[in-house]
Amino acid sequence: MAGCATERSQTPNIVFILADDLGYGDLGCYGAIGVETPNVDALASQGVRCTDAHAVASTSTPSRYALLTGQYPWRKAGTDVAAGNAKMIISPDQFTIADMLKSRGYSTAAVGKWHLGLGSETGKQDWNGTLDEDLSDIGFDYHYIMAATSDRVPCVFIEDGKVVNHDPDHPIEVSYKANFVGEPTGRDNPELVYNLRSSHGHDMSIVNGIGRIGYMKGGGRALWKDETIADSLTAHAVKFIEENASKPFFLYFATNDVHVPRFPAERFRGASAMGLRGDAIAQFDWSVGEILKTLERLGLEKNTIVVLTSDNGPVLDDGYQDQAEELVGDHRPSGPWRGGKYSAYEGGTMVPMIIRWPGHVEAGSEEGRIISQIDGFRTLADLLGAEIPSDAAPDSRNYKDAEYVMEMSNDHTLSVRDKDWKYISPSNGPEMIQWGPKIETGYRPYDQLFSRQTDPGETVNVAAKNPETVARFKQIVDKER
Ligand code: NG6
Ligand code: CA
Repeated sequence: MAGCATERSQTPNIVFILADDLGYGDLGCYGAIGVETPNVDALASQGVRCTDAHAVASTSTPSRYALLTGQYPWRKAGTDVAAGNAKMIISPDQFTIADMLKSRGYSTAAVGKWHLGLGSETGKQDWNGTLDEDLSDIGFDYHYIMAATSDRVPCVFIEDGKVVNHDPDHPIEVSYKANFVGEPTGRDNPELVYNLRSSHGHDMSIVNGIGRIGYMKGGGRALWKDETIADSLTAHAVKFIEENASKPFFLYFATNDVHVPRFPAERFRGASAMGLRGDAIAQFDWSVGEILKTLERLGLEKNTIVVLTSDNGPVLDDGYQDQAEELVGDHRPSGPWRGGKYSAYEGGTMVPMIIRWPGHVEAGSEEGRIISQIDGFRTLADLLGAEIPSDAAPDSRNYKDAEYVMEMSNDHTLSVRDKDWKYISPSNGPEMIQWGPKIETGYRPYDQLFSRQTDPGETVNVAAKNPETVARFKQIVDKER
C-alpha cells in the first residue's frame, strides 16, 4: 500500500469485513447509483480504495477457503459451494490466518456467514448437542455464525459449536437428500411461502415463509428471522470488539448481505431506489457504520486495520423474486467489468477493497496495483513478524511480490490477470449460466486473451495475435494448477 509502514513490534487490531455477493460497482465510492453507502464511503475517505482487487473465486466457499488458508481452492477437494451439512472443509491440522494471528497474541473471532463446513463428518452433525469439530479447531477463539448461506438450511445461528436458543421441544434434523415425512416444502406448499417467493430453485424446506435449499425439521425458537440477521450478527461483532478492546484482536466479520434471500429489516425497506437488493446494500452499510462507531467509541480507530471487501462478484436474480433485475435502473453492480458472480470474466472476482489504517495508509488514496485476497495472509504475517510453518499458506505471497493473480470461475476455469492482460483458459461450458441468473460465463473452448489497457471490458479476443503471451499464461496456469 502507498505509505504502508512495516514496524514489526506492533500488533494493530484487525477487523476484516467480508460482504457477500457485493459487486465492484455496488458502493457509493465505487460509483453506485440508486443506493447510498455513507459509512463505507467515509471509510474509503479515511483509507485507501483499491481499484484492481480480486477474490480468488467467483463463488463463496472457494473464495473464503483461499482467504483463510492461503491455499488455492482447486488444490483441495470439496471446496465448491458447500451444503449446510458439509463437514469442516478446512481441517484442524491446517494453519489458518486465525492461527497465525493467535500465534502473535491476538484474540480471534468469526462472526457471520461461514460456509466452510462444520463437524467431522458430512451429514452427521449433532445440531442438538455440541459439534465435534468447529472453528475453535482452526484458530478462532469465538464464533457466532450461520453454517452456510441464508438460503441453505439449517436456518439457525451457531455460537461456539452449539445452536443458539436451542429449543429442546423442536429438535433439529437436516438432510440434503430427502425431505422429512410430513414436512411442507416450497414446491408442494407454495401457500406457505409468504415472505419471498423463489424464481428458481429454493423450493425445499420453508423457514420464515421463505423456501430454502435443503431439508430441515424442527428448530422452533432457534430459527432465525431473515429480517434480523444483520442486527444479530452486527450486535455480536460489536460485543466481541467491546470485550477485547484492551488486547489485540482479529474480527472476521462476514455479513449475510447482500446474498439471497434479500430480506432486510423493515427500517431499510425503501432505503434505495432498487428494491430489496439495494436495501440490503443500505443495511450492509449500516452494519459497517456500527462497527466503525464502536471502534471510535472505544478509542481503537487509530490502532485498528479495517479491511472491507467481498467474496465474489454480484448477481441480480439469484433465485428469489426480489425484483433485483427489474429495479436495477442505470446502476451497474459489476461496475465496468463484464460478467458477475460465477463468471470467468472480471465481474466474477473483481471486488471492492478498502483498507483503513490511520497513520500508515494515506487517507483518501487510491491503489491501482493488482491485489489478490489470497495474499492477505502472508502480507499480514510479514507485517506482524509472525512465523508461519513451512507448509502453511502455500499460495499466499506478500502483495508486493505478486506479479499476477489467479481467478477461478464456477466451473473451475482458471484465469490469470496481470497489469497488462487477462487470460482465460479454454472451457467447454455454456456461454451463459444455465440455471437462472442471467450472467455471461466467459467460457469458450479456446484460449482468450484481453488487453487490460485497451479493452478492460473483455470484448475483443486477441489471443491469436499474441501467441507468446498466451503461451506464458498457459505456463502459469499449468504451474498453479
Ligand atoms: C446457488 C444458489 C444460489 C446461491 C449460490 C451460492 C440455487 C438455484 N442457486 O446454487 O442462490 O446460494 O449457489 O452462493 O440453488 S455463494 O455466494 O454462497 O457462493
Ligand atoms: Ca458469495
